[in-house]
Amino acid sequence: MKALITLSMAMLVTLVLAGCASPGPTVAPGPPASHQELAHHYAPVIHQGVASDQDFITAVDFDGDWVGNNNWENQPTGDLSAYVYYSVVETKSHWFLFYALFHPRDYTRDPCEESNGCHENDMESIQIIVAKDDTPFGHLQAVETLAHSHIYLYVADRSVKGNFLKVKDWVRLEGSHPIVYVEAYGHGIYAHRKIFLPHVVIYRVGERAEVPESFEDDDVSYQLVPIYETLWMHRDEIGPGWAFDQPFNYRGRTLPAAIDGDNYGTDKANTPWGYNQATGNVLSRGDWFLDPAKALAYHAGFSGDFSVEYVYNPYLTDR
Ligand SMILES: [Ca+2]
Ligand SMILES: [Ca+2]
Ligand SMILES: [Ca+2]
Ligand SMILES: [Ca+2]
Repeated sequence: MKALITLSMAMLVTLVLAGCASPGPTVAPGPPASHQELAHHYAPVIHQGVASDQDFITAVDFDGDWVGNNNWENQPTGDLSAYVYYSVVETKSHWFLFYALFHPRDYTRDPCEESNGCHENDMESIQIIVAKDDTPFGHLQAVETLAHSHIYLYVADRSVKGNFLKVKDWVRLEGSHPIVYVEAYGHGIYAHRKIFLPHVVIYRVGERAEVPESFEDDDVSYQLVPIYETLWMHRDEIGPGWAFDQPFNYRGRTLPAAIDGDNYGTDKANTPWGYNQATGNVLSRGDWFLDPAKALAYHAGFSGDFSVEYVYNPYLTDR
């Protein structure tokens, strides 16, 4: 018994140590990596809670069209291969890597007819903040995750403090990849360790878009898809029967805040540029994705160089 307890303590210490971000091996200086390489390098390892295949991550056009309000109906027959949407925006000092996870249904353990908690389409997201330095991939500073009405802030570097958001925890890493935990049913995302019941599927970035082989498949490859070439290109398709809905004004432009949906509620799933969480009295709907430097300067405190001058951000300039 005593040996067992000692062993458990040793395992606990190992787990705790593994959970802390630590400075990796020294990286040789070199020119900056491409945006695609950066997105791949930091692409999250996704621990997905699973109660049914409605918790598998997939593409918004998993049913072969860009119609939003048939996605609930098409969930049982659509292609549930794993895709994750990403974008990279760059200031003089930082890269902002945004990842969005899509599920055709947000549902509940109880039947939707009784729970009043279901809706068609679901998009929850992650923002990863990387400081540029003289190495190709810079260094990870913080991770933010969206879960329903909240954005959570996790740090990988002691120079980052809380501001409008409090620091929730340290970032956990698998190699260069932050680990995130996505709950079953509602699909809120967290970066602190969560135990999920009844099952967990683990997704990692790869060259192929795979469908989990079981509800406990711990090695599923997902493919990255650029937001700019997919979701963003459909942003003017607004209204019932189209891709998106809920138009709003963002600095003089009309953008859709939601994916069009009609089951158990109307247009309940936000677009990456449609979130209105953690805006306080400084930010507005959309800033988290469209003006991430402004959003992060408000959410967190960065000691050291933090520029809000963009080198690359087509989302702010596209008409
Ligand atoms: Ca569809
Ligand atoms: Ca529908
Ligand atoms: Ca959700
Ligand atoms: Ca609608």
